[in-house]
Parts: sequence; C-alpha cells; structure tokens
Amino acid sequence: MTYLKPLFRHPKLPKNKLGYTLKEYEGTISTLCAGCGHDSISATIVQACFELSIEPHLVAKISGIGCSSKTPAYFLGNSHGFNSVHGRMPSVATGANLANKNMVYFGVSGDGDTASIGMGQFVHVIRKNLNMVYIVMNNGCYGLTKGQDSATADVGSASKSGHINPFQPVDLASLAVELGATFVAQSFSGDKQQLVPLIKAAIQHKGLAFINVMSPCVTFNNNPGSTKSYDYVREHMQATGTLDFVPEREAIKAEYAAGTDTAVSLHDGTVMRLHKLAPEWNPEDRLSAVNAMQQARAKNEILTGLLYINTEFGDLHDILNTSDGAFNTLGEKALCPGEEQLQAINASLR
Ligand SMILES: Cc1ncc(C[n+]2csc(CCOP(=O)(O)OP(=O)(O)O)c2C)c(N)n1
Ligand code: SF4
Repeated sequence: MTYLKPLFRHPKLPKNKLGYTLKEYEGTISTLCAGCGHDSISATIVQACFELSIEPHLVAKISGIGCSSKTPAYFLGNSHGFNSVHGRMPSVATGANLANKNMVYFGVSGDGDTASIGMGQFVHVIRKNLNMVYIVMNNGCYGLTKGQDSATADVGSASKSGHINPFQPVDLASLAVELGATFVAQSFSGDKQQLVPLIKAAIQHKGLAFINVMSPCVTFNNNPGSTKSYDYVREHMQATGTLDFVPEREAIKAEYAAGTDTAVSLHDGTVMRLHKLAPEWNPEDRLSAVNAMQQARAKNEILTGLLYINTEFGDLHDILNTSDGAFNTLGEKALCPGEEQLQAINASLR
C-alpha cells in the first residue's frame, strides 16, 4: 500500500503567485480515522499556505506525539518536518527557530501533548514569544492511546467508555493570554471559513501565535455527553467576530461599519479586519479578552475567532538581539571572531 498521492493534476487547476497549485502544499495520504477533526485542520493549513503563496521549502513543521502530532506528514509534503518527543515540540522548535529565523514555523500539538506532559514547555515558549504558529488540535482526549481523558476535558464530560471526567479543565486559550501570548485565537476544525484567515494572520504575526482548535475525535470522544463532540461544539460556538485577512498592497473591498469594526496592522504591512460581534470586546485589550473568555465559560459557550493580539512586543530574536542570517549562512569570521574577542569576553567575566 502506498501513502503517496498521485502526482497527476488537472492542467487548469488554479495557481498562486508562485505558480503552485494546492497540490504542491499537500502531504501524504492520511492514516487517521475517517472523519477525524485533525484532517480538516491539515486541509486548512494547506489552503492558508497556498493562498499566502508561501514557499514550501521555507516552512518547518515540528510536532510532539499523538494523532495530532502525526498530521505534519499529511500537509506541506515539500517542507521540513520533525516529529519530536511527547510534549517537547516547543523546545525543538525553539532550537530550529534560533538557528534560522527566516522560515515559517508550525508547531503542531495535541491537548495531551500540550496540557499534560508538555505544559512546562508550553508556558515557557509563550513567555519567550517564539515566532511560530502553535496549533493545538484539541479533542479532550488522548486519541492515539485509545481515548483517555486529557487535561482539557470538561468536568462532567463523558467519553465513549462512559467515564465521567471529575476534574476541572485546563483552559489553554485563557492560560495563553494570562502568560502574555501576543496572539491567541480559538476555532473549530469544522469551520474552515474562520480557520483559514486565522491561520493566515497567525503566519504573518511576528511572535507566538497560539490557536486552540476544537477537533473532535470520532473514535473515542464524539458521543452524547461529551463536550468535545461535533454536535456539542457546533451548538456552543460563539464567535467574537468575523475576520478578513488583507494581504499587503491589496485594496480593501468590503465595507465596514464604524464602531463594530477594527483594523489591526501586522508587522509586514498586512492587515487584519475584524467585524466584531461582541461589542464589549476589544482584541487589543487583554482585560477585555479575559473578560470575554470568562463570560463565555460561565455560559458554557466556546468563544471562537481572534481573542487577543499584541503587535507591540518583539519576538525572541528581538529580545536576544540575534544575528540576521541563519547559522548555516554565517561565515567563519562571524562564527569564530578570534582570540582577541575571546580574551575580551573572558576579561569581562572575571
Ligand atoms: C513520554 C511519553 N509518555 C507517554 C506516551 C504515550 N502517549 C502517546 S500519544 C499520548 C497522548 C496523545 O494525546 P494528544 O496529545 O491529545 O493527541 P491526540 O492523539 O488526541 O491527537 C500519550 C500519552 C509517549 N508516547 N511518550
Ligand atoms: S483516534 Fe481520534 S484523534 Fe486519533 S485519528 Fe482517530 S479520530 Fe482522530
């Protein structure tokens, strides 16, 4: 059996600015269960990268362990990928990013991978504002190891085995805002219309862009009584607003009503236009984001869309004042500044 997709493509398939079709952004055939939310998220990443005309060889996909962490094999087959260790995606991504800042980084994780074994790494990568898109495919269970409750499972939620979770959930989006994340969004694998512009904006954001995506596990946690099932998520989604992503130099075509609309300029000149549905919420104000999330939680709603953004804060490279080029492009002189410099450093430390 082969997992490679056939190379044949219709000659009239639409092409992006680089002359690539959507196919150039796909990966191998998925081995996940049919209907798994994670596959829809992979398709959304493919769509976002195609629409932004990103060079696939300038993308690195790093993941941990889990069904979710397997997905980088199923998108961007022409990009770099590293399937690391359970919960350790952030530190591997940090190393790669520090060695080469001129790439787009996708960190792919699950709720088990991030909210349990990887919690420490999640916390610190946010503090460091690493320039990457951090996606959690959140199904409230450990899909790969047969559906045990994860730390994001809601209290009182029932899994397919009938087990009722007795513990309070970890709310990853609220935690990310609390820790100082500079871009926090929440979405649903079944809402491609919302997720594509969110991923595009996250790619353009300079700093850590965290997206918590509800992604139902059809095999172990899609039953009545589960709060991470397709039916439950669809019924309880409450969008903060709709989002338009306007690439640099492209005219803004839509009409925006004053008062309910906000434009956020990203570092590279691209603009996010938000049509707000929650009037008291301001995506650039941390307190109002926290408020909106708490209120949604009290009503058992899942707040989706962009929740918070801060474009003022520098990423890890700015904080550390790192060199401009990737390590592999630095010559001997830059890498080995010589005896005199070494003596000066030693002297300064005595
Ligand atoms: C150090 C270590 N501990 C435990 C495991 C077993 N394990 C593999 S995947 C996983 C949890 C996966 O859950 P999640 O991250 O939510 O991903 P999903 O499969 O649900 O997409 C666990 C506990 C492991 N691989 N390595
Ligand atoms: S077990 Fe669940 S999470 Fe894993 S592939 Fe199947 S549906 Fe997806």
